Amino acid sequence: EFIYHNEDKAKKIWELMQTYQGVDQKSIQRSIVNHVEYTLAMTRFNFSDFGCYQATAFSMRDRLLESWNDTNQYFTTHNVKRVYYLSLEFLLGRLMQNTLNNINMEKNYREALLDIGYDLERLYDEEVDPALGNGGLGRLAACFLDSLATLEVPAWGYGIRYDYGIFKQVIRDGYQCEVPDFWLSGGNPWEIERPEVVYPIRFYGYTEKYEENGVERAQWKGGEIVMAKAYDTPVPGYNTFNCNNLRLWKSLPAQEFDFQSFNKGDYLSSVEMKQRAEYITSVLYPNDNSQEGKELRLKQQYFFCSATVRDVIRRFKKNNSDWKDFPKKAALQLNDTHPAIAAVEFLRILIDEEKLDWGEAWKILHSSFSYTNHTVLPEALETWSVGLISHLLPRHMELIFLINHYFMEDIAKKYPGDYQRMEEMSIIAEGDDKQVRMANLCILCSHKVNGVAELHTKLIQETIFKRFHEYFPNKIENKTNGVTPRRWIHCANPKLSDLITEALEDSEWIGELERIEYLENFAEDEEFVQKWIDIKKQNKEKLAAKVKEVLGIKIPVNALYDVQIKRIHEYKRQLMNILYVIHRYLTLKDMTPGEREKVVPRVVIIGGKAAPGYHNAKAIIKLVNAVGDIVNNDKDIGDILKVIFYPNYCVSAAQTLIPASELSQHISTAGMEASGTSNMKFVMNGCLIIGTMDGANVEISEEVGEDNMFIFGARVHEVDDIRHRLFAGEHNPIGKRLQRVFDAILSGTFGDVSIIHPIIHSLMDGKDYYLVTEDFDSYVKAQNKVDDTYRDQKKWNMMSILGVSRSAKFSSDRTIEEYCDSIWKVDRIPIPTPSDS
Ligand code: T68
Repeated sequence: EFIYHNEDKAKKIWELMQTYQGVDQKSIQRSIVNHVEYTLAMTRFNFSDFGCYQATAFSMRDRLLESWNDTNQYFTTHNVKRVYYLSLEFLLGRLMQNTLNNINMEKNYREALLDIGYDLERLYDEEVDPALGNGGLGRLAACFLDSLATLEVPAWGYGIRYDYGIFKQVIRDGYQCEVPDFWLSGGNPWEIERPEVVYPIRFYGYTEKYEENGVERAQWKGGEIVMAKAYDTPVPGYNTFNCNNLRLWKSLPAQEFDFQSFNKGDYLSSVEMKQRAEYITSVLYPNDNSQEGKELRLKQQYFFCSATVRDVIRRFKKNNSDWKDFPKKAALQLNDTHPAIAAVEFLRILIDEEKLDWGEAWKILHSSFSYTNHTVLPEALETWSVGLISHLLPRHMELIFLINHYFMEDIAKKYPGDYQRMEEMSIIAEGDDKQVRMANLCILCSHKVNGVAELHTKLIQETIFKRFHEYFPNKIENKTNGVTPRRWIHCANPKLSDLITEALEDSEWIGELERIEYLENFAEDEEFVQKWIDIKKQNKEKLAAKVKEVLGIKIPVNALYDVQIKRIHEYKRQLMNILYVIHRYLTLKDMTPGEREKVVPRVVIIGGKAAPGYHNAKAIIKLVNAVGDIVNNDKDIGDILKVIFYPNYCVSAAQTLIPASELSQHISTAGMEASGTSNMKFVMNGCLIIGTMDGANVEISEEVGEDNMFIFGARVHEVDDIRHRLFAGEHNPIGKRLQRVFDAILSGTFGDVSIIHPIIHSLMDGKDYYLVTEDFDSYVKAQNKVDDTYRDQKKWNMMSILGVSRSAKFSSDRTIEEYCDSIWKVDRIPIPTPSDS
């Protein structure tokens, strides 16, 4: 039954329900054409594909707004507990195809558009790829939004509406160049601007102490004020009427005009000051897995956290009056430490504004916040200097000192005299330039902390957070990452999706991936396997056409497609991949044409962005391009080996690359990749993995079976010793094969790649932090096994099908269910659909 406040109103609303947008062909066409005329002000007799894309998106947004409003209304009236996912990054990818599939209208729209002369698939390509994230962490947030909505969990994402997303990567002369991504230039039909949802955000200033009823209180005053304005994007779930929200904040100047400066004749500098406000949300920091300690970054963090916390509190207060109920109504999840300052802002509001006492406020904070750790890399663990925080957020710095003070008292009580332990656990790292350790702050403020894969969680419990794990033995737990099968199977690989649906005899698996297990029965069914092969081939053809279009290089379809796509980072070891490619090339050159013909042909594709300031990562990109230039134009080699650097890797590129891949590389040094999530996407698309026992690879191997993967390399417990040996100069001599590869690079076989020479020299000196030389031999062996297995296509395809049928664990639906049960304590709440009443 459709519930409204009173019967009378309900009746009227029911009548008005007739105004819900129709989903028949005529209604869809009418709404598209109306948007062409009235929203875009274009003539309805002639509009471009882009115009049609925009109008179609607007017509979809109208439909989304109905369920979005009904959902919010229902959750508000029922005063339900909500999850708030705080993230500085949401790497959404394109929205049109995913939305149409989730609301089950793709067919209707396709037919309606075709009837007026437009091809839906072409419209998909008109959409910009909104890329407000760097990599895995931002994409995980996007997958979580999809699962939260699908599972009918009342949840909002909160983030920043950057004007510039991650830069576009252009390759010039083999080097990466960064081009700004002003993604909003064509407008954004998916969002709703909320001019009425604005909050003033303070920076700098000072704290004033005063006494009230015998209690000493503090207030933050002065400084500068910037406004935060909300922009909402509806997040529909798959096969449900529920529609959640993603709220992103944009910064604006506080008042329209500073008359004082104007009167003093300082008009221009007053405008300049205003522009500084807008600057806060202008650009996403392009580093993944490393911190850039800039003041502007801290400003972004606080700006977004303050607006979010205020918004959450306002929503709570609408329906509740007792602060003790807050944890029953809100769960705030911190996506890494980037939004850590939200916890301190919450505490500040409870104590300074709501006048709660410390004990109460702390309890409420601690029961509603939780934190996810995504890395153990020291360069990525955030710290901020005490000086900077004191300057920008003076009251917050005082509160952090207080939190730390009480905590250190507890530690001293439990471990009297153990100063070493106190130093390790302190939020403040002492020294000439005192630092605030954001992870320590997050752990203290949270009731739960989680790692993102079994191995990673074990590592944080035993290494970086060891002391905290001893002190809070039930706090740190695992939540293995997942990815949404809607985008990563159903949308990215529609033919595979249809085949699975045909085999399972219905499409329920898209919303309940456990059902895919049944596919195992078809692993040796000839007719099914043939269809499986055909689909992979078609996906490869599509990718080959794309490579031809983008790079002008023709790649053969009968070759093994071997893909490594992820941010370029030394720990991910793209260098080891390309060194192996060079070895393969040199080996081919040694062969007679007759021998060469017997080699399994390969297309090696590497793609990914390097952080603009990461010199070594950029050197690796240059090397890949240089190798490609030589190999791809070598007449002896022809189609037996192709090396492609795929430029500007992004979510939409992944949706073409992953379904076409047969082998994918997840070859990080053991212990360094927290989880990885593309590994899961590749498995779901029938691609085999060559990889190390790192991150989620370990759990993938448990699910699909180690003999259905190509596992190699040092294990995590061996890494420290090996590294120690290498750096002590006790390294094994570089093997002959690898030496020959180094010689080729250094002697100019691939042209001027002097940018990589220092890295090669340090590898030869044993300065091999990432164990590239150490793991090389076992990597070559694994690669040989890949070739042997590929020759046996029957076996290969069976492994491929088994992988897909055993991939259910890696659905983000499973991940989200675990967060709901053990961290957030929230329920699924399906809202009634209009047809229920
Ligand atoms: C990734 N982290 C992990 N960080 O590297 C990956 N860092 O193993 C894991 O699967 C994924 O998170 C999801 O858990 C990142 O992507 C960043 O992008 C990042 C951004 C800013 C600062 C630091």
